[in-house]
Parts: sequence; structure tokens; C-alpha cells
Amino acid sequence: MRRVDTQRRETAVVGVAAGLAATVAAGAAVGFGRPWFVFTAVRWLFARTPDVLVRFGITEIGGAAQPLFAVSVGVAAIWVLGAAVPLGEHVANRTGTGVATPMTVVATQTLLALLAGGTAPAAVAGGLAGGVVAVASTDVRGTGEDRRTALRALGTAGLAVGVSGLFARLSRDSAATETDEASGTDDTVTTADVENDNLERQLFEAAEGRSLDVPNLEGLVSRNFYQVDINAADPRTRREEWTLEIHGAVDGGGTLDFAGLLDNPTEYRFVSLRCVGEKLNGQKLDTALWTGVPVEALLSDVTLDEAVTHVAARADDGYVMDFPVEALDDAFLAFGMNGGPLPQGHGSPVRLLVPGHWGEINVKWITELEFLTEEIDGYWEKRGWHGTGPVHTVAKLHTVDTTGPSVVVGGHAYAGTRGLDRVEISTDGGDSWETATLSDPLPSRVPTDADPETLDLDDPADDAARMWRHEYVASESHEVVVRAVEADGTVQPRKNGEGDPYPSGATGWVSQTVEPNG
Ligand SMILES: Nc1nc2c(c(=O)[nH]1)N[C@H]1C(S)=C(S)[C@@H](COP(=O)(O)O)O[C@H]1N2
Ligand SMILES: [Mo]
Repeated sequence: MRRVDTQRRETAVVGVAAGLAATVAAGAAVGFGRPWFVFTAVRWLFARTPDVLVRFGITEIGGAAQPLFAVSVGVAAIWVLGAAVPLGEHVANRTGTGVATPMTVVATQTLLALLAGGTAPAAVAGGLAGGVVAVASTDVRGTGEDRRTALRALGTAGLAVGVSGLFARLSRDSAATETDEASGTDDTVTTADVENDNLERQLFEAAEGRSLDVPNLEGLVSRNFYQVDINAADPRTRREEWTLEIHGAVDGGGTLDFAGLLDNPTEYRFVSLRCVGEKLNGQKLDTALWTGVPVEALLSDVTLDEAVTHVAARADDGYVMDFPVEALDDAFLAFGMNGGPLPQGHGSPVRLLVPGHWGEINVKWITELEFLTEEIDGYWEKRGWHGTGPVHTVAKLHTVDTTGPSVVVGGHAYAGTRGLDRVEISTDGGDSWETATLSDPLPSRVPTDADPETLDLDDPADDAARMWRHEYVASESHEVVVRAVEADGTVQPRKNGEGDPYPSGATGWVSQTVEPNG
């Protein structure tokens, strides 16, 4: 009885170690990138997840939802792949051949990894790693020393993963050198000749100078920009591999590459993005300085058919968004963000920015602009969202500081391209209103070849959030309410308190009960 228990335990330990080795080694073999079967499985499962769950993940869990989902799938993968060990032992017992165990493990795990959508090298690396663990554990097994079995199994698992990762790294490096030699250039297309450090510095200084001093609140430029992705692993495309296809109901479309993009006028723009899925007082509203090319310039030789009403923007991650073609008039293709290249998570090498619209049509990793004569449903619209139109106005209440003698409240406010006239604040639940201090607008767009000496930074950006701040004395518990007034005098409607983001974005006044100090 005892022996059987020990055996079972050992099998379980070796199974987990082999499953772990296979899962992680397969990831290491592909640099934990998109071909890893954990990610392909995540993508497959995510595409089949009921919309209510996806919505719940986005609105309730937010940015952590994707990683959480991926980790759960990873843990499940370890268990499923680990089952190859008891299976192998069963085969070994039946056939009376010891090597049947590792052989079964290698075969089963490789097959499972392939079935989960992993690429062949990753699947084979995983299977072999699992097999190595099974082999290494055989001779300590049955000695009844589970601790030794466990140590041996996990040790080999670690070793197998290390070898796989090292091997992958070496082969990647040599592949990279080969392509560089073949193309006769050194690696990347640079944008150095269109960048203007002096100008960038002035723009950032202006942004810093105009940011209000509000405790625990990031300034006008977000260094910590929110991110929303439909996949757990983002596309990795190098600038020299990137192309944009312009096609559909047009004359003069074609395919543009990165060098072709840079042949157009380039400019800096401060632009904010807000996600339609964020809660009313959520954290998915951010602003950056982007570098890029106005879409208008790219379309100068393109004639749209009379009947064109919509455009579909498609991306490398399978994402597609459809919106009215007019929205493209003032749109922008960005390849730089906050003074550096566009980060991978924000759509490298090139993303679309559409002024005044919800984040979702600001397609990252863009590969296609297709002009259409009728509307199609984009990724989120298929899931019931209505986020292809203009963004709703919001004034956030992100700081309520009661640590000093007076109360300091503040936040960011955004009204898309409608612009803000003022932000109003009530400290009595909405009975009376005062005007809060509002930051000066960020500077308007500037060509990257503008002369830094004669730069005029007084024109306001037309699609960037501002900051507000208010300070007052209070001694009793009270309700703070904040609302935005748009440039044309339109007061933001009160709406329902919470403002459910689904399906067309949260709007309304943000309020909070404040308990002053003492
Ligand atoms: N290709 C692609 N583009 C995309 C997304 C995506 O998942 N894939 N997410 C969209 C959503 S819902 C938003 S709110 C913005 C967010 O941009 P960010 O991640 O750079 O903040 O990108 C949009 N563009
Ligand atoms: Mo979004």
C-alpha cells in the first residue's frame, strides 16, 4: 500500500516536472514570443470566450486580465503535458520496455504542443525537454526516496529549459547576422534624419511647464501609458519588414514600406487616447507626444470612388476596425512615441491615430487600409461595443488629497476634438459650482523640420487632455462632483452615477465622498 502511494507521488512529481520542462522549454525556444503554444492556445480560447466574459475581463479586471488568462492557460498546459508521464509508464508496464516511458513522453508532448498551435521547433524542444526529465528520473525512481526524485526531476527540467533557451538564442543570433549580411546593411531603418531632438525637448518642456502640480498625479504626458491588446503576445515586426497596403474602392492604391512612409512630411503631435471599455473614473485615458505622418499626405495620389463610405484598418494581430471614411481626414500614422520609437506594445512599427475618436479605432501594428462602399463590423463591434465614433467627454477625479490643511482635488479632463472650455467642481454634491484651475493646452502639431528658434508653441493641440486642480477648506464630510464644459459651452450631462462603459463608453459626472482631516 505504502509503496503504491510513493509510486503515485513520484509519478505526479515527475509528471509536473516534465510538463513544466516541456511548457517552458517550448517557450524558451521561441523567445517566449507569439509562436509559443501557450499563446496560440490563449488566442484560440480567447476567440471562443463568450463576450460577457471578455467584457467582464476588460471592465472589471482591466490590464491584468490578459496576463491572468495566459498564466491560467500555462498552468493548464503544465498539467496536460505532465499527463504524458503516467501515460508513458502505463505503456512501459504493458510492454515491459523501460524506454517506452520517455519515448511516449517525447511523442505525446510534441504532438500536444503542435495541436495547441505551437510551431514545430518549439513543440520538439518541449517534447525533448519533457523526455529528458523522464529519463533522468527513472533510476532514482522506485528507491522510495521521493525527495531525490523531485530534486532530480526539477533539476533536469531547469537544465532542459536552459539548454533550449541557449540553443534558441544562438540560432537567432546567427540568423540575424545572416540576414544583415545578405541585405548588406546594418540592421534597422532609422528615423534619425526626421527627428529633431531640440524640438522634442522644447515640446516636453512646454508640457512639463503646463502640467499642474497635483499630488500623486502624472503630468500632461503619460510615461506610463495604458495598453489594451486583444492578444496576450503582441506582433513583432521590424521596420524593414513592415508594409501598409492601401486598397479597396480606390484608384492609385498600392503597398507602402517604412522607407516610403518616411518620404512624406513628418510631424510631432500631442494626442490622447481613451478606451471605450474603461470605467467612468478609470485609468485608460493617456496622452503622448507622437511622431508620424499625416494620412492625408499618403493619400495625395489616391482617388477614392464616389461610393466610398467606410474604411477598414487591419493589423498584424488579426485586429480589424471599420469606421466612417471622414474620420481619416486628419488621421496620423505614428512611428514614434514620447521621443523614442513606437514601443512594441503600442503598435510598433506603425500605428494609426484618429483624432477625437475612441481608442479602439487607433489601430496598432497596422498593415492595411481598405476603402469600402459599405460598413462592416470590426473586432469590438462584433462583440456588441459601439466605439467607432467620437469619444465622450470626461473629467477624472484621480486625486483627493486630505493630508494638508486644505483639500486638494484634481485629475485630467478630455473632450476629444471638441475641446474644453473649463472644468467645474462642486463640493456640495452638485448644488453649487466653481471653476477649477485648468492647465494651458498642450502645443499644437509641429513639423519635425520646423526651426526650433522660431517655434510658436501657443497654438493649442486639438486632441489632447488637460489637467484640472482645485483647493478648498472643509471640515465636514461632503460630496465632491466634477464635470467638464466643452469649448462651445456644452455642459457635460450628469448621466447615471457609475456610467457603465458597455456598450458605448462611460460618461457623466464623477463624484466622491470626502472626509476631511480632523
Ligand atoms: N491591432 C490592434 N490595435 C488596437 C488594439 C488591439 O488589440 N490590436 N486595441 C485597441 C484599443 S481597444 C485601444 S483602447 C487602443 C489602445 O492603445 P494603447 O494600447 O497604445 O494604449 O488601441 C486599439 N488598437
Ligand atoms: Mo479600447
